[in-house]
Amino acid sequence: MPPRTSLTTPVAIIGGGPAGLLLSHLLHRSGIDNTVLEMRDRDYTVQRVRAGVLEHDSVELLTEEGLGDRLHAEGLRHEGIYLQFAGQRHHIDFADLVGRHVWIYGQQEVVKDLIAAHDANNTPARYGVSDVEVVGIDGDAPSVRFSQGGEDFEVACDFVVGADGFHGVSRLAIPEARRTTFERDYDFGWLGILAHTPPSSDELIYALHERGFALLSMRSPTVSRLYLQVPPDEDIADWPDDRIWDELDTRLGLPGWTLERGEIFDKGVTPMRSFVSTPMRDGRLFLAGDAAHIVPPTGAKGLNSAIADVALLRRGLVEHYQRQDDATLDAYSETQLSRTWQTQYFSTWMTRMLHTFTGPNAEFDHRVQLGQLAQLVDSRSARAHLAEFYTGLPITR
Ligand code: RFL
Ligand code: PHB
Repeated sequence: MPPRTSLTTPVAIIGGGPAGLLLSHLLHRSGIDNTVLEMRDRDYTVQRVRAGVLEHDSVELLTEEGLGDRLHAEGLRHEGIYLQFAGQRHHIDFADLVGRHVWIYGQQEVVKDLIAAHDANNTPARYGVSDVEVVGIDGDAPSVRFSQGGEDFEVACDFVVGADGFHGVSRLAIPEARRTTFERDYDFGWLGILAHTPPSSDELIYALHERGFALLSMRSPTVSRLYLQVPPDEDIADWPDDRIWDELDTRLGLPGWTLERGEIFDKGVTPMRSFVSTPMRDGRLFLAGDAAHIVPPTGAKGLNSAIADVALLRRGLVEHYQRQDDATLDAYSETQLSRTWQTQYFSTWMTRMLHTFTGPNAEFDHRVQLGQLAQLVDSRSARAHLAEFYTGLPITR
């Protein structure tokens, strides 16, 4: 076997999704060199349709770090959301309740902006890597082995950051005896579409209906994003476009309001999962984003949690390199796990409140949900609770 080509970098980042690319950008701006290793090609990473909601502090951070130009020009600032149940739509006014907002700006757009910043800084990720292996996280000299273009490499580093998502390899580099995972499955998934049609509502509509949850979201003034609760193993082939629109009409419809239809140009079914892997640090390896935690999308928290992780990690790494102070790095796992469980709470709460469940208690539970929602829209403090979480926990940076 030919020898591996040796490389060095202070921080090796596995995964070029939003978490990995943002951390790399933040470190670069703080004068810390790093290398991002991404298994997919660059086009694939910008084509993945995912999150759409950015929290207040996520937008502030991206803006501070020179990533806000297109976000402010093309993103849609929303002051609240609608909750719909029992044939009525109620506005939850975040601006009034907590003085904060959210922005609608697709994760794909965030990734495009990050890639453009990397190009401008001449710090592109290494795309198309394979056989990534994390070595030596217990000692002072960890490294990451990988292959690219038929050549084998080993990059020596001070720290490895696993930002390689739920299906990544870095979490598994923590020995099983030192790792605990907590998981919750759901007996439903979301069927999501993108359609060329102006959003039929000024803000997102989260609807509880006897036939299941529905969500009206958007990407731009001309592109709508809509979701339906479906069984987790639903075959998208069973959902021709007319069936999707009819079902959305049933679940979202109200007298005097029309859901505008349009050409569906993307559709798919996503299963739901809640997952936390602890700890988020083992020796010289730190986990960030979906590599460490997954939430069901009802609370719109996944991308924002990834942003919060890397913001704190940047601070910890800057303090390490500039002041030889490891207090933030040492507290990283505990700090972010506390934040993660709060986010898990909110996402579970939203999911249980807004989806229909099957089984012997289904009828009873549906009425409990209606009671919960009625109390929520009637009580300012209950609405403020939702608004506080939805617009986002503080991001420490
Ligand atoms: P990602 O985006 O999965 O990126 C991980 C990257 O690592 C690469 N990778 C590897 N690279 C090298 N070697 C390996 N062995 C590797 N294994 C994997 C992958 O190719 C990929 O490029 O994780 P990251 O960066 O932590 O970002 C997390 C977010 O993507 C995720 O939390 C959100 O998309 C979740 N989410 C939402 N989050 C929100 O904050 N607001 C929302 O409105 C929202 N809506 C959603 C969502 C996720 C959804 N799906 C599809 C799961 C809606 C949906 C439908
Ligand atoms: C989206 O626009 O994709 C979206 C919005 C809100 C959610 C989840 C997804 O809770």
